[in-house]
Amino acid sequence: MAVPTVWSYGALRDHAMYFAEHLPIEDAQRRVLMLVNPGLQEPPATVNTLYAGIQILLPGEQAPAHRHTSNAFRFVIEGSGVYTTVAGERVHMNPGDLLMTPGMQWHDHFHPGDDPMMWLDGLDYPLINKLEAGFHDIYADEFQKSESPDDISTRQYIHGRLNPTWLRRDSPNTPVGNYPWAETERALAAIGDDVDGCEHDGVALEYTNPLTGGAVLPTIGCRVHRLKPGFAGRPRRHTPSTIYHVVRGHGSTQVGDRLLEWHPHDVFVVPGWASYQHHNGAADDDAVLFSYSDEPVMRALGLHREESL
Ligand code: GTQ
Repeated sequence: MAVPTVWSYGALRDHAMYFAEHLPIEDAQRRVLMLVNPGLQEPPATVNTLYAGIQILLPGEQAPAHRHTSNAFRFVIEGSGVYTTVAGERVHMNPGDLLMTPGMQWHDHFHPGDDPMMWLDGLDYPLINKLEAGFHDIYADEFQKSESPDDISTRQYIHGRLNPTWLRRDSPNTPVGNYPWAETERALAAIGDDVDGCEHDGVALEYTNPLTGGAVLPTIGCRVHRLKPGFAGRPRRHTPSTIYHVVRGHGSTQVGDRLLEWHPHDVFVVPGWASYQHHNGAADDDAVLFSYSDEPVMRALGLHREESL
């Protein structure tokens, strides 16, 4: 069973840098630290349906193309310059950006920049493997060629209320390749202090599929939360399992009987039906959290349930 856990970015970063030095990317293909929940070691998972990993790519390195039925996203932690090619489109990555790699889309990564780049990988493979629906293909060439204008899916769909009329899509996945951090910040700033937001989750915004208004992936919903200075959330529990990443700020989350203290770029988990209560530890600064959960699965199966405590 998943247990409340926090992974400190300081320790993860040191490990990632060590592996980057000692393990050539050609041998690894992907260099990822899996955040294995102490209660879910075999098979390894971060919460029962979802996985989190910290991936590192050094300047000049390339991670070759493959695809799999698992849905994935990346949330950029530090560095810039990398582009990931998803289904023939180059999508550029900058800190705070949320990039989509829906199931069965070919993807490879290339780092033409100057500094090591690190990001959080989120995948639903613990769920997909449990469903015995895990398939994986290696691309015929090492890398994909660019087949469309760079970042075009983001440029066409990020506005959300002005969608291309000439593209017909019948897919459960968002057509947006990248939800850039600049847009996320703009959305939070536009609201400002004029609303209180959710008494449990703060000013929490859901990243949505602009064509449906629904979650970005059929199995994963993503959110950004602004916890105002001094925010003390009201406790609650819900059936979705949630993984949090600290974008900025310091604070703590009481999860069941464990107090998880968090700092910038840490990752922590709230297992399904565990009570949780967020605190922003700073009286004069925001805390911003990114989160992802299996809420779309719970809702699709009629299993979504929540309780204020
Ligand atoms: O970057 O393509 O953490 O395919 C796990 C599976 C990263 C990736 C992961 C993957 C990738």
